[in-house]
Amino acid sequence: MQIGIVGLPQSGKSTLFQTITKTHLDPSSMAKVETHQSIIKIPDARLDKLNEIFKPKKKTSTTIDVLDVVGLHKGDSGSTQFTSNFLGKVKTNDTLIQVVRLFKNELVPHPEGSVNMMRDIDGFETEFIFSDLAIVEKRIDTVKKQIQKIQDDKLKREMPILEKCYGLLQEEKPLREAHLSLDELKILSSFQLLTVKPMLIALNLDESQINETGKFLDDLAKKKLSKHTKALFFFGKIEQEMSELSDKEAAIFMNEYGIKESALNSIIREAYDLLGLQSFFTCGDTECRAWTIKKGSNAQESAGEIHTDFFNKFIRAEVVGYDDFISAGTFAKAKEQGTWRLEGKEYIVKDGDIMIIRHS
Ligand SMILES: Nc1nc2c(ncn2[C@@H]2O[C@H](COP(=O)(O)OP(=O)(O)OP(=O)(O)O)[C@@H](O)[C@H]2O)c(=O)[nH]1
Ligand SMILES: [Mg+2]
Repeated sequence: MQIGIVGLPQSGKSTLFQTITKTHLDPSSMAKVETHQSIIKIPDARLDKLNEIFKPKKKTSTTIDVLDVVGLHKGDSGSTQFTSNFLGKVKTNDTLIQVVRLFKNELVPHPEGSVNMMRDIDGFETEFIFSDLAIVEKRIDTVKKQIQKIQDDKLKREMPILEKCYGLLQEEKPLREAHLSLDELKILSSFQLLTVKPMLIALNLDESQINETGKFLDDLAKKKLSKHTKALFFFGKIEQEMSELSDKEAAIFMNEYGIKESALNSIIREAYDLLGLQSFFTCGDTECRAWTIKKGSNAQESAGEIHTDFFNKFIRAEVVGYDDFISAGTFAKAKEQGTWRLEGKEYIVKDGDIMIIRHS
């Protein structure tokens, strides 16, 4: 999975990137027009606990790629330019985090001259809608011409989906708000449309604004965000300082400022939710590991995430829920308590299930 951090110049993208990846960009690399990329381990307290119990030889974490997408700058006309080069870099991400600046700092000029949350959110949306509109329009033209030449059922199926998207985009609606089916999304996937991508709006506050979150939430509520757009707050400057501390020190710091959850934890949780993802675990003496699957995946599909052979040769899965396992302590005890069970391939895996795959 790849998450791209986007946002207006000087909104705090690199600050957030450094916070969640626990990296340090030196000023010369920040000034370069290069996208920064880093891999982060997904924090999961449940996996930590399972590692404590099983004491495996190897510890493996699930990882995701994070990109600090640079390239948005002010053009000669004074407005921010969404060049095709920039949009191209945004396209490859599975989900986007848009950093929106709420902090006020005279020393760091806002590219639009003032802090205005709704203007910045809407501005991005409009640019992404225009970019998608151009792609969909071009594709409609191509498909129309091809259908005249050859009878192709696949192309004919594509047409009504493209027209539906075109209509929505013309009404300035991002496509993530449209209720597109999995089949429709599959057909659209090769075009890498921007407004299909789930969007996490990360509002960058100063610590002095900690009591103002309610006001910003009220403003956002007026916008009626769909279930594919979410917003969260983070405190750019202090969270970056905190990311350089030990976990223990950071916890004291967070407590002092009244910050309930670190930016890393809340972003991962919300991104998983937006993408409809969840985890299941495999545990043993050699390795405890979390696997990422789409919500609603069955046992056979989930086994395929570990290895294609497990999918093809799937027989059954031994399953116990995370909480049930923790209260039992061992597989044998869970069996005794009746929480351990055998499930067939159609079983819908739940978040936190611990599974052992039986295959031929
Ligand atoms: N006061 C305050 N300053 C912040 C905060 N977050 C970021 N800054 C400052 O704002 C400036 C820009 O932050 P960056 O993280 O570099 O922003 P950016 O979006 O990566 O900027 P560009 O890559 O140049 O577009 C830096 O000087 C930060 O120290 C914050 O929460 N409060
Ligand atoms: Mg930057």
